[in-house]
This record gives sequence, C-alpha cells and structure tokens, in this order.
Amino acid sequence: MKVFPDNFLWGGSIAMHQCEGAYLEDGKGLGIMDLVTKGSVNTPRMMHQTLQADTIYPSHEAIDFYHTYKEDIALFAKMGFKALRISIDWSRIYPNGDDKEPNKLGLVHYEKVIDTLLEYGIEPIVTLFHFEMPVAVVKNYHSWISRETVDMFVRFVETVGLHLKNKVKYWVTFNEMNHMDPMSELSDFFTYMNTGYTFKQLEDPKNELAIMGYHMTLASMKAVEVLHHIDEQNQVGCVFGLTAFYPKTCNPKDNLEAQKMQYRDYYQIDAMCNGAFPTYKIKEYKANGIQLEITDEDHKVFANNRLDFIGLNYYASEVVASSIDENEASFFGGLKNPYLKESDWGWQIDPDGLRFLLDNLSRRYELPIIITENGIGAVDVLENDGSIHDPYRIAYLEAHLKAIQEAIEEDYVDCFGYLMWGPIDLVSATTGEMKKRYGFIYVDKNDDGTGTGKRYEKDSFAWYQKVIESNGGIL
Ligand code: BGP
Repeated sequence: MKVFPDNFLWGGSIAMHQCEGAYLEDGKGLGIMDLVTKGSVNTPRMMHQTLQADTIYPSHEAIDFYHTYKEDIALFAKMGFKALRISIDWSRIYPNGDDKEPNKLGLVHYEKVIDTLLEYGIEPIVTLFHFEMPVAVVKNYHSWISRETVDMFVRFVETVGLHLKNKVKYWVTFNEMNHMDPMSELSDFFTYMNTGYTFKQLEDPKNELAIMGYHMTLASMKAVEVLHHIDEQNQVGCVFGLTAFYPKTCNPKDNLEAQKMQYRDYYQIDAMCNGAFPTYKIKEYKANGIQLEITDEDHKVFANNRLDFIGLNYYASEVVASSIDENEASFFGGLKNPYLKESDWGWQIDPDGLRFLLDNLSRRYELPIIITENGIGAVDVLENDGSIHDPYRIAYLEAHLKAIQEAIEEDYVDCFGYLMWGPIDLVSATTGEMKKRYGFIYVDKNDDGTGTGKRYEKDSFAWYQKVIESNGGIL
C-alpha cells in the first residue's frame, strides 16, 4: 500500500483518569470520575456523592500509570510511536478549581511525563479536559452552569500552558463535548462525564445543559486564545467523538432523520471553526424557551480564535429511521446494520464510516484533522506462555487505517496523524471495566482489582511496530 504522508504522527491516546490511579496522591483533589462505580455492557456506571467501597476499583488504582509511566512510555517508544496523546487532570493542578496557587507537585509530575516522551522523540499532545473536573467545582460553582467555571478553567489552561511552554506544541482543549446537545437524546453518563451532574440532579435539564454546552464551547475558545498568546507556535485543536449515521431505507424521512443525527454533533464544531456561535442553534434554543447570555466580549472570542485542527474520535456507525422498533435497536439505540459486524460490546465495526466522516469534516471546515481515538474494546486471553493473540484487533485497525489512506489519497483530506485509543489496556470510560481491553500492551489487572499489573506485548504490538516502521507501507 502507498505510504502515509511524511511526518505522519503515528501513536496512541490515553486519558489520565482511566490509567493513572493514585487518585489522591501528591495533592490531587477528588475528580468527578473518582465517584463512579464499575458498570458493564448492560449496566451503566453509577454516580455517588460520596466515596463508597465499590467505587474503589478500578478507577482509583487503574493501571498505576502515575507510577509506571517511564516503563510504559518505553514500550510505546519500542513500537516506534511518534506521538502520544495524554490528558492533564485538572484536579491534580487545582484540586478545588479555585485554589490560590497551583499544586506544584501536579505540575512537576506532568512535566516529568512530558520530558520522558521528549527523550524518546515522542510528540506530546495534551488534552486539557478529558472528563477530569474537580468535584469541588461542581459542588461550589454548579459546574459549567457558572461563568466562574469558565474563568477557572482558563486559569488552569494558562498555568499549564506557561509551565510546559517550549515542551508541548499540540494542545486539545476538550474531549467529546459534542455529547452535550440538550435538544437531542443524551446519554446520562456522558452528561455526567462532562459536567459532574446526572439528569436527575438538574432542575431544568434542557436549559442548564444548553448553558453548560455554551460555556464549554466558550471555555474551549478562550483556551485557544490563551495558548496562542503564550506561544504563537502552539497548535490548538478540540476533539469530537463522531458517529456516522445512515438512513435505514431510501424513504426521504429516514434520510432526514440521519442528517438530523449527524448535525446534532456539529454545533460546537461550527462555533469553533466558523467565527460565531451558530444562529440556527440560537434560534432553536429560543423556540424552546432557552435564552443564552452571549456578551459582546463572547462574540469577539468566537470571531478571533478559530481552531488550528480538528481531532476526531471514531469507533462505530449507526443506522437510524424515522420510527424505530425497539427490538431492532443496537447498542447505541439506533438500528443494527445487516452489513456490519459488531464488537463484543455491540459497537458496529465500520471503516467506511470513518472515511465518510473525514471527508465530511474536511469539506465543511478545511482544517487539518488528526484521528485522536480509534480502536476496538475486546476480551483478550493471556496464554500460559505470556502471549496474547488478538487478530480481531489487527483486523479492525488495519481496515480503519486503509480507510484513512483512501480519505487522504482519494478525498484529499489533510489527515496528519493516527492516535489509536488505549495503546495500553486501561479502564473503560463508559463501563469502568478492565476486561474491555483496547491495548497493544496487556495489563494483568482484573475487574475485581486482582492481578499483578505486569505488562505483556500482544500480537498487535509487533504488527503496529511494523506499520509505523513502514509508514503504513505494509498495510
Ligand atoms: C471515548 C472516550 C475515551 C474512551 C473511549 C472508549 O468516548 O473519549 O475516554 O474511553 O471512548 O470508550 P470505552 O472506554 O467506554 O470503551
């Protein structure tokens, strides 16, 4: 196969609340993801107001990356990674959000992680909000409902941006805030991950979710402003988690439904790339009795801080129809697609959906795009000899990489990197399980907290090494 563009950023993506553990070490404050239980494919994770025994594993220990980062990064380097996307957990830097001074131990820790990456020539890509909000910000400031939270977040971004100046060039403001559209069916758990609130805890969910979505969008754009101000070389993007939606039939009503679902994910990208909060959204809110407070200052922020790139998280596609029979429903509530297979967790595997979205984003915004997450959660078996055979993972990744190559070659998409999700097994965000594994590296940890924590190379490890070495030529 034709090789990928020069300097293509091959690598992986992880989030600290899913791998670090050490949840109260070195002055870290309690984060919203420290208060959730483990779930399963059928049972959503539960949120607690206080710490309970069943919240303790896996998130509080996770894979102990806080202490093992050196060894783990050495393994990423062995695979030939050119880039690693990590997050910086807000609650390690400002444990309460409004602390007078940042927590130095937190800053020093992340600087060491980044120095380790740089020693191996791995480009750090830093996400500033990956569901990692101090619980105190929810309790004392009502999360994103308050504008003070926007200011606190921007101060956190500035602190980190200044501390890591000249070390980090690629920044991601937020991960998947697009699941915050109050006008469509939302997942309660995604709302919690973004805001620390479940639906039940909100007085007027539609209104409050609209305000929070707006404030997060504004916070993202202010973060772009601050990071460009700190260093004009900084490249700042935002990550969106998109699903490709297909109409069930050629009934025009099904097509309208599919388009509606697709557009659901775009209002914040429109805001961040088009220089204004979209008029269609303001009108839609107004028609539903929702009034946003948009100041003159906000208008300026929108006008002057376009993103430098778009990050795309992609896992699956969905089929929708104007009316759905519940028996036909797939994992995400859409319909099962008879042309596709699904993962052990019911996510429909569809590389063409990735090409569809890449082309779509590229034509809408004409910005460089990086795949910031893509992968398959599966049950892996550790054999007695320490090997793990995961041909399903290789097949999934290979098919998606081919789709990206087609998007670059045939649709002229400017895609500058591929960061596979979860290059090392970590705690699943939606279910809290360890057994839903994504990695090239197996971690001997189980859902009940047992296991040695030892790392093993799966078959896909050597495969990805060859992919990177050949710049995609072996695909
Ligand atoms: C994305 C999140 C990640 C990650 C991934 C896989 O939405 O950004 O944090 O976890 O999904 O999902 P899961 O871990 O639930 O399988």
